[in-house]
Amino acid sequence: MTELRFPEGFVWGAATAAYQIEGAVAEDGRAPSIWDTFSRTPGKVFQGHTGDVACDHYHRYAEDVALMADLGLRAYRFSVAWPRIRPDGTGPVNPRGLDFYDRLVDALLDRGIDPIVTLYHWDLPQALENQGGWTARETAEHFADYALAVHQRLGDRVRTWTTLNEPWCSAYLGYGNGVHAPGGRDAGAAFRAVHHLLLGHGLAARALRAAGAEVVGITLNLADVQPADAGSAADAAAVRLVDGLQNRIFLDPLTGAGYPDDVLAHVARIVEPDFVRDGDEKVIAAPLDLLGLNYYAPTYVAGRAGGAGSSAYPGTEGGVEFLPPVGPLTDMGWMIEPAGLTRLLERVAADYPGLPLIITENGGAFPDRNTEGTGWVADTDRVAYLDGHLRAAHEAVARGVDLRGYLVWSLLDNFEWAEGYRKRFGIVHVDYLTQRRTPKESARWYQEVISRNGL
Ligand code: PNW
Repeated sequence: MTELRFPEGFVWGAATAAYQIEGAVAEDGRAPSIWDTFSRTPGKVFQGHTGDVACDHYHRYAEDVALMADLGLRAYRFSVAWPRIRPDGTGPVNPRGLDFYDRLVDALLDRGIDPIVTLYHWDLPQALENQGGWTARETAEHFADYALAVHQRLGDRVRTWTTLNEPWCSAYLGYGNGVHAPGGRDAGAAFRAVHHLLLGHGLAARALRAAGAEVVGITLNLADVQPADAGSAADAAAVRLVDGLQNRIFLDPLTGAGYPDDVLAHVARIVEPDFVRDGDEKVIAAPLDLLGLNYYAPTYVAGRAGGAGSSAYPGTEGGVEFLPPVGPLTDMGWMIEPAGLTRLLERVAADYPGLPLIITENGGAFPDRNTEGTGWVADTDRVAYLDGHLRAAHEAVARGVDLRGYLVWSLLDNFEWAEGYRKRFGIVHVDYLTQRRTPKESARWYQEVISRNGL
């Protein structure tokens, strides 16, 4: 009996990213990315884990697509590895790298699964990092060239293109606090990176559209920022600042309003924003057909003199307190608060109207409970997480939000960046010794949800 039905044509799917699942890092002409370098740097990734083998998806993609078909997925979001396509970041295209995605797309289409391509999920060619990476303006141009090369090969079969995944992470974690590759720790560099990522998005979006791409979008990890005390003016100011640094700094220029004045003033206290040139904001405002939203947990802040702030939000040190997560937590230590997803969807729909939304990632890391004998892995806590968040998404739809689909993170357990393989997000269990895939209880549950188009 269906209690909650989603709109007709609602897109159900799952998401992954190249470096997290593919492995085969030295095959068919792929060159190192910043994540190959970073994961080999002692102390950066849990127990020195790397993506060298990961889920060996590069060789097992056919089996994985069969698994997706078995689960009834209508869409699959994957990312293309730039260092497979243009190993030096720029220069000649490597056809063998494109061949892999060609085979993958055909396998998906054979099974009636709609491919959703992410062009950049953090694996910048190391050769480009050596020239400044995203702190260098040229990287934005190289990105657009690379995007076009991928479109030239796959554009006849792929309808939906997204440029960047979570530029907030690339910039603030990659160049600001050093938690992600390339490991930079410089707040000014983080803001330069924000701008060049957005510029790269705009240039690529324009090029893709000119080449005939049907749907062009971007994926952001927006924050549902909440005050510790709803009545406190200081807390409201802290919310405004964090919202500016994570949400409006991306959404405003993407939707044509340019950078918000309060955010620019904040940036200017840290670095002279001379990297923003005349005309850039116009490029960044290239028309968007779709906004992908990744949501995992809410962010609670208080405004407090001397507050510790967060290294992931430059300039919050000394004035903002990020509250420790409370209540039930996932294995990442992240709060479980489905209502945050409803709030976020409604807020984006209200403040940036007319933009179709899709949840490009949502899911939870939970410790593995291997009940091998039963033929699946019992992940009741993940089922509860997903159920709660789908109800929250439905609530937003019921209140009028134009939400087009939901992609669970992730299809497979995979390389969870700085956490290595110790955190498992998959609805399908991966045994890294044998590469055996076992659908978890959540995969069976999701299969049911999809077949009923609801809960
Ligand atoms: C996202 N944070 O990463 C990524 O898009 C995925 O590749 C990743 O596996 C998934 O979420 C789970 O972590 C994030 O610190 C990493 O706020 C870190 C943060 C947010 C998202």
